[in-house]
Amino acid sequence: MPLQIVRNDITKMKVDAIVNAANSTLLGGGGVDGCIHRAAGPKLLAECLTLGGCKTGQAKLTKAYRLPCRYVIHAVGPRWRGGRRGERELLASCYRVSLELAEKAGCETVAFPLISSGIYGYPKAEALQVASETIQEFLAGHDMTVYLVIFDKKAFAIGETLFSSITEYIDDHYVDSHTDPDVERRRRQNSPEWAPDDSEYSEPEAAAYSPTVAAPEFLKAKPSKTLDEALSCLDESFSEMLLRKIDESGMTDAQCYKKANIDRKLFSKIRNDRLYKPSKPTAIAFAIALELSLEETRELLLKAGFALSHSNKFDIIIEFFIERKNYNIFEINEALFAFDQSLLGA
Ligand code: AR6
Repeated sequence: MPLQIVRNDITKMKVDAIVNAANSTLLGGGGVDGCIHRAAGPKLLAECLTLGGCKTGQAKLTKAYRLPCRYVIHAVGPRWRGGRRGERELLASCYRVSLELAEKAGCETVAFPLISSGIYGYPKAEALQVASETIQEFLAGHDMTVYLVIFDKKAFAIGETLFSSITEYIDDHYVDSHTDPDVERRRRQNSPEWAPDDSEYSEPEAAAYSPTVAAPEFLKAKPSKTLDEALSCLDESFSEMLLRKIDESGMTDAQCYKKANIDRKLFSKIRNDRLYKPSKPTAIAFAIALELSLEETRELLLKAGFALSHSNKFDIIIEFFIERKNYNIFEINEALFAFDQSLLGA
């Protein structure tokens, strides 16, 4: 997945480059800077001494010494001064310049901490938004895997309002599926010991609850004589439906898989294997990229053998965003992360 949010200590990341949230002297400090220098050993400071510092919004690259990566990119984020001193642009510039340096050095995987969001005081939710938007813009034109490493889950929060609307939505839907009296009535009505009392319902209602359930269409079809015959009736597959929907949307394949936060290799596997079975988060990522309605999303998921249910938070959060026509996969992933769910993408 091109952009992943993970919880970890950045000094443990086995990637090509990690980014340090440094200060303009580049001579070390507290926070993640201190952790990186401690883990890399004194040779890192010796190299930093030769660099002559770095301006806010810029970054410089060094070797990584004892760290399990190849390079450290030292980026200098802005101090938060209320938000009207160009902080946003300077922070975005840190991510852009670091990614450009990483690319020039031939890196395929890069891990960032949430720059400026600690000692420099940038509000975490906004720092996260700047980080994911800037990385997303860069990834639209480059093949790279970028990790956003969140260290302190407690301190991390998506916007308060979004968090409470999702919590409310989850509560409502859990309540619906567990206490809806209609659901309970239908469940009991399906049990053999329970027969509807006609006096309890008007006629159409009683008919609606009649235990005689119509057989599904596929059961009405003539049974196949052989297994080969049955297999020859295969329906449109996930891969075929996906490619058809991409054509109908007018997007190119690359636009679609990038929007879905899926890497090129995985997409070509899906494209070249008509019976490819994706994971559920991958299938949903494509539904989001294609901006499918809830009904179309269900149809695409079914092709891969999945459903959306009200018995799990992941599905309810996905429904929440689709119902609001919010198809920003990075916002959805931030919300999934905040609720400890798997993220969308590969
Ligand atoms: N791994 C990942 N993230 C971490 C780690 C870690 N090991 N440790 C802290 N964080 P900060 P800043 C998170 O303060 O705000 C230094 O003194 C932390 O939770 O390290 O850019 C420099 O020398 C927070 O979300 O950097 C500068 O003087 C994020 O990393 C100044 O601090 C950034 O917090 C820079 O301040």
